[in-house]
Amino acid sequence: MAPDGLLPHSSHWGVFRAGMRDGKLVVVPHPDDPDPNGILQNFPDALRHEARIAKPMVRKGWLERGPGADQRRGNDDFVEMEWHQVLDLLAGELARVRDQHGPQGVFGGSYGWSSAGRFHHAQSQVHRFLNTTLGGYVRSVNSYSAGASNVIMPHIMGPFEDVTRNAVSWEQVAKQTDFILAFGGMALKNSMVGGGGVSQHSERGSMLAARRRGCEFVLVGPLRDDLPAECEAEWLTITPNTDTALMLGLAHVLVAENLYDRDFIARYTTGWAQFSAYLLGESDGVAKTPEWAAPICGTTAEAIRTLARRLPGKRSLITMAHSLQRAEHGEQPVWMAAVLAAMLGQIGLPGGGYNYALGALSHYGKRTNAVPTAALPQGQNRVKEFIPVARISDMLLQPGQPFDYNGQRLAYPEVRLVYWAGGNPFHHHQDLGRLRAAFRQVETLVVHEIAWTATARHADIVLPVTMTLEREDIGSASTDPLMVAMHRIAAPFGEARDDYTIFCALAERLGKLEVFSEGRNARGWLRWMYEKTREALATKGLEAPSFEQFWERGEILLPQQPDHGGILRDFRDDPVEHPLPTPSGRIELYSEKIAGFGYADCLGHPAWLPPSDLPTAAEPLRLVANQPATRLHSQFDFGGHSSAAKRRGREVMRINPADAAPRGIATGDIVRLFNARGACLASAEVSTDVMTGVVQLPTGAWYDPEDPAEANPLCVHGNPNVLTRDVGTSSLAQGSTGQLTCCEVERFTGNLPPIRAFSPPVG
Ligand SMILES: Nc1nc2c(c(=O)[nH]1)N[C@H]1C(S)=C(S)[C@@H](COP(=O)(O)OP(=O)(O)OC[C@H]3O[C@@H](n4cnc5c(=O)[nH]c(N)nc54)[C@H](O)[C@@H]3O)O[C@H]1N2
Ligand SMILES: Nc1nc2c(c(=O)[nH]1)N[C@H]1C(S)=C(S)[C@@H](COP(=O)(O)OP(=O)(O)OC[C@H]3O[C@@H](n4cnc5c(=O)[nH]c(N)nc54)[C@H](O)[C@@H]3O)O[C@H]1N2
Ligand SMILES: [Mo]
Repeated sequence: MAPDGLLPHSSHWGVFRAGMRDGKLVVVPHPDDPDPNGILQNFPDALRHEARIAKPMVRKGWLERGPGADQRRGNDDFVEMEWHQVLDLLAGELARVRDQHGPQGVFGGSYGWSSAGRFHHAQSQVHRFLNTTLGGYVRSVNSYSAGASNVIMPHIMGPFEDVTRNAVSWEQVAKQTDFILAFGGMALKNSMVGGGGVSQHSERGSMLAARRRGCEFVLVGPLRDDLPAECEAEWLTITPNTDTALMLGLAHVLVAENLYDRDFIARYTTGWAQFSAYLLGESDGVAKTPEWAAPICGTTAEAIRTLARRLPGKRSLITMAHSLQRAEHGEQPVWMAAVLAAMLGQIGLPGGGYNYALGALSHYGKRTNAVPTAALPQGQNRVKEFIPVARISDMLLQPGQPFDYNGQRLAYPEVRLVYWAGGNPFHHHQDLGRLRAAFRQVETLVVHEIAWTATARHADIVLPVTMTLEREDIGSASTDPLMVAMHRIAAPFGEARDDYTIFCALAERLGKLEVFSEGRNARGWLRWMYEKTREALATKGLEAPSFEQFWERGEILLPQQPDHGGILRDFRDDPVEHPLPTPSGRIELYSEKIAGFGYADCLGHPAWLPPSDLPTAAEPLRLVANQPATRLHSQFDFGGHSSAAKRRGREVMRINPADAAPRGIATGDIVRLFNARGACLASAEVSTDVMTGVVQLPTGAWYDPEDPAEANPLCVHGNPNVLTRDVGTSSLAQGSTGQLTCCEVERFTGNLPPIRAFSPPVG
């Protein structure tokens, strides 16, 4: 135990020690972390903030009228309840839906990041609960993070995790990469976060080491700070969502000037004939020259040519932020970057080729642990129906309607009850006016939350849960060597209970407690989970501390695999012995399988498909709605670190001087961002770090409707998802397209409405 009396704990944004001193929470980063994350400082004010939920609550309209569609969701009073009452009520409602509609009447996808502990991981809890008590639930597949790349990667290169997590490492970059072409950059704010926890933030140091060795960085994207200053990057601004056209222009130069690696293409890829026919315009009459690409991208043909000539003949690495594929036709840049990298012939070499998502989260570019961490077993889900995760509003608004997904024609299930624990759809989903309408259709919405998020405010049954600091857990990520004994730092807030305790109580009422809990309490599960790791350590002949020793020490260092290069290295070394797990065993520049799906919005090869969401006279600006620097998504938006970055309580939006001046906007002005879907307020920051034609408003400010009685009210706080579009990337993946949309911005001159998102609803 630490000499200062603070206890170890972990979060998605860093490992730390914490404790109460004079009634105030103190949080100190792990001493071995070279570059701790400021987000840790959201904890102190958050712990006892009034935004926390103190007691179980049930919406008045639901109590009075029972389950059913209700326009008052999100604009109704709540009634306090005792735990035993609310648990009886909810168990009864679950039994009703199960008996009348079967488990397929329940949507339990419950997408979201929850907290870092591996046992109290809310999604695992809710999934296990629904499987063991009801026999299953309608689930969601893929993620908001990587909706398009998750689906296309296996068709073209191999399993997502294999080609993204175990390929090029930061160690290789520091030592071997000569040239990094970073689409969307590798912002440190992003790689400072990783699911399950991160003990050492090493990305800044690795980029600096590469730069000191002479590695050159080129950033392609709308924001200068998508690469840290340490990289001394050249910044190429192109119109958002035109990267595919740029890459095609680069590829054309490589062919026209005979600069591409023919041997690599011949030995390791399939489909060059079809792809090059498209590139050269033989198949569609349009050669994808720099002159063709330049006006699409808003750059010059000269800039494209110069960049293309710098790529070959060195250890080049192409990286791509997740953001590029969180946009219409998001599959295309993911695929085209693979083709471009194949043409440069560096795939599979240390520090070279293509590492999609390197720098997007802390778990890319790291070694993998050599021993496992157990996860809570999920049980069997008997329900076959699912949705691609970002199709939630479509599902609720259009039950029974058909949709395309990855070569299948499916139908939206008919969901009655939605159960959410550990996620915030009013953070993560697009077109929040439409999401509100969708949630008003369901019969019952149940939410477990630590705080009064907009999702909780739209729920019928709201159950207060402990936050991570109020319980014990094990912190672990498969790409971080430190396993953390997360000690309990504080007593639960109000009447909050662990998700697990709540599910045990419900399982008991449904006659399934034994199956759900297997007779273990939380400590019992932690011992059970730890035992998997201890056994694996012992099998390897390594020191294998008992659970008590682990708990007392507060952490153990796990052994890791060598930095081996993964399946791409093996494939390069011997493509016959180690083919890629794609249909052809090679990198697919053309995919017969995808071509066979016959989609107009995702062809058999990567292609420039113009987006439908283009600026107009009424909505002339592109909005970049990216990840926030001061928090993880919407978590602890009311914490000190997040609040300190706001101005007059509003989220800060950045705009280039060239766009600000004609609108009379100055730094510090309150502005209104608006488009056909909605509007929100923000505080303007005029900055040359944003390219012209673009405004940037990060996600995560809590949805704060000025008048909740309106169908689609103004958000007075700055949640960009009131503006974004709720359409899938394409028929292939149906991923979220939340990163980009179009809007207009004007100075807001009215009376500034108060922020109410962090005050509990009246009831
Ligand atoms: N416009 C736009 N939208 C986006 C994106 C974008 O780029 N642009 N990015 C998308 C991406 S990549 C993602 S991953 C999503 C993230 O979306 P989410 O993962 O839904 O966002 P979080 O704010 O992390 O939500 C986690 C919620 O879980 C709660 N919570 C934490 N711990 C516990 C617990 O132990 N139990 C329970 N019951 N609850 C808990 C928190 O209070 C919080 O409300 O957002 C997506 N949305
Ligand atoms: N601090 C913090 N870190 C996080 C998160 C967080 O909420 N907070 N969320 C985590 C999660 S769940 C995920 S999935 C990752 C997300 O990782 P990403 O999706 O990669 O992160 P973003 O910040 O949304 O986007 C990165 C940058 O891409 C640029 N960009 C946007 N559109 C385009 C385009 O069309 N072309 C080009 N070239 N660039 C473009 C934007 O300038 C943006 O800043 O981040 C993780 N890290
Ligand atoms: Mo994500």
